[in-house]
Amino acid sequence: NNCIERPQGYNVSFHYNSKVEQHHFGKTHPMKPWRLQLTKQLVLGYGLEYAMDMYQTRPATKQEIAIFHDRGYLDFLELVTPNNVDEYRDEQNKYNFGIEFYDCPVFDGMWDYISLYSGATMDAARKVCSGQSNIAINWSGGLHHAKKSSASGFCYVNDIVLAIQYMMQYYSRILYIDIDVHHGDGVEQAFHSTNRVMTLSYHKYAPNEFFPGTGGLDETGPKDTYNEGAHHSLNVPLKDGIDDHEYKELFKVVTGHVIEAYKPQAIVIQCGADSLGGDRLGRFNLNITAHGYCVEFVKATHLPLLIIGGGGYTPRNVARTWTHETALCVGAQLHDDLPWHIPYRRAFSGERNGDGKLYPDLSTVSLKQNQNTAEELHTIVKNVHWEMRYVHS
Ligand code: V1P
Ligand code: CA
Ligand code: ZN
Repeated sequence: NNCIERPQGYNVSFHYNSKVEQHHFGKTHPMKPWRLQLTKQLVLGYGLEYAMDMYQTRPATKQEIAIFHDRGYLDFLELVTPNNVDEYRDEQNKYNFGIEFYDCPVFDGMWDYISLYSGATMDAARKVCSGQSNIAINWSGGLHHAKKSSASGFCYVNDIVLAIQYMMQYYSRILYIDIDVHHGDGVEQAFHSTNRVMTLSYHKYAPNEFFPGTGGLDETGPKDTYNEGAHHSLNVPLKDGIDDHEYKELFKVVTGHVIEAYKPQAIVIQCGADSLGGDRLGRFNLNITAHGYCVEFVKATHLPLLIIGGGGYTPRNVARTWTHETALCVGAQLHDDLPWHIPYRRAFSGERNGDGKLYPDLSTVSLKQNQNTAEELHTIVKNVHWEMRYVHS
């Protein structure tokens, strides 16, 4: 039996609409919305729904999405289909779209998908702001590359920006943390010129080699020191193969410094699971518990917390990680043996798929050498510390 503590007056909420998992980007596309079904099955299999407020969310309206995105871009997103896409040749180029084998394909039900994940993130944000939830979770969101008027890297609408913009009505300083293996460029760009949002992304960094190529250590906001956004973008650029110990230490020290200096009133964390070992697109060697450490760390600040998903391309491990992190939020410890009665148990069974365990060893499956030197990691810590001299709460 799981031991679930549910202290009075401490609420965790789970925001989801299962229609989102029915969508397909295309046969060969790595982004697989059905990983959300796998996640939900595990969460229910462990009985975590009894420890949270479960909300079935409504799709976001075009009006709501237009608080950040360009109207013309949204008209295109709403109207384009695989059947009429030829009529939108100019728009396709303008908005960074394609049909097959593209990062951002036009697929059937695309607008439905977009409004569902955005609606769930906004619902979660509203519950945090109203104080009804201390922690609100939406694993279907976290699409951090989308720009005001273009799609990028599997992301069409930036639900994170929408949520943070809503939260800015309630909090004067918000810290955004991004542990997806990719740079959170869309969120960084949207809040480039404000000191009311601090963005902090941890990612693999290799310009011209690894997507999206931005997020170097010197990318800290506008260089014009009179611009309020100066020093309010932070990046932790990493190389292949970082391990649990180094990542946890780095996360603790860097995030700790930032929270101490900036004193945010709320935190939003994007938990892209492509930073795990063995991810189809990722390059790190992290285990589920090291990824989860980041959630534990921000939870321990006791600040209002919005948790969203993101990337993650080995579906069974995405589901494991987000289930573990849901459990951390409610204070439950989960048994390493997966529950027997879950549908899709086969996805988690057999030696290749983690042997029916919740915490298989992922640190060795990718065979990536750790290319990060102690010196480089030290330079990152020193730089962030240095930047914090300019930051006041
Ligand atoms: O590398 C690229 C672009 C496409 N080339 C012209 C350069 N794209 C990446 C996009 C990764 C997006 C990650 C999204 C997220 O941060 C948030 C949800 O996780 C890419 C890759 C890759 N290996 O990096 N696209 C694809 N693979 C791809 C493969 C098959 C079909 C379609 C896209
Ligand atoms: Ca990141
Ligand atoms: Zn990613």
